[in-house]
Amino acid sequence: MRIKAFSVIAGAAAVLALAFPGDALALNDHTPEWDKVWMHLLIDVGVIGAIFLVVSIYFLLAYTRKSEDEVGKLKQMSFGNSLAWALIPAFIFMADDFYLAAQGWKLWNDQRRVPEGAYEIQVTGRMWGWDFAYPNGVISSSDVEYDDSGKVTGIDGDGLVVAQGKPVVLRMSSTDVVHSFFIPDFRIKEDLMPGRITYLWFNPKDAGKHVYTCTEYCGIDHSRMYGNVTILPQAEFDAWLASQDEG
Ligand SMILES: [Cu+2]
Repeated sequence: MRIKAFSVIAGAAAVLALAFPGDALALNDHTPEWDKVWMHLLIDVGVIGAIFLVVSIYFLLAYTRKSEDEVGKLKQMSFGNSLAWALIPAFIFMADDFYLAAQGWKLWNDQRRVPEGAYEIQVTGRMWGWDFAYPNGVISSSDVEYDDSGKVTGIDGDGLVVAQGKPVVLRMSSTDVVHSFFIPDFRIKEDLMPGRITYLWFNPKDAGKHVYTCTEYCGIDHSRMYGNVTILPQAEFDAWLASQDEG
């Protein structure tokens, strides 16, 4: 009975998600969409949490034994009543969760489709830095530098440099342990493992700098495994790539 009710709710949520698919997504402009789902989730958890808190406190006060020899009375409920008490709250609390799950699923599927003609860069994670190999054989790295006291003094290497306005696909692997490549500003993250190639893609719409970092604990210098994604206008990117080639 429960299972049947839940599949009805799941079906309703899926229909809702199809009926309100959100705005048509610009090319990998997923950031605001993820933020919307996240905000919705926080509100959801906050409201449900508050309701449960208030009800729990009420029950705690209302049903506390008033004297040592007080004996509780069990109220009998009709079958229809118990069914309604189980299903109606479940529907109220679960429907929004299924709707959110459907939204996340849809966004995720969208984000796993690499656009055709994306610029491919091979990423290698290693203890504790990154290498980015370009189609012409150039390898750009990033390693965080620090002094004897452990204070970070800078980043050696240019890290990930890309051209503005052209989707980039990262084909990623690791030489040693599991790492995870994360660009917080673009809301993208994926693990890197030895002997396996995983991928991520993003659309660098505007010129600028964004941080990337490792988000899988990979040893003593894990927290220093970060660098910059630098997005340059096409001409500047071409010049950068050519200068790397010469060096
Ligand atoms: Cu790492």
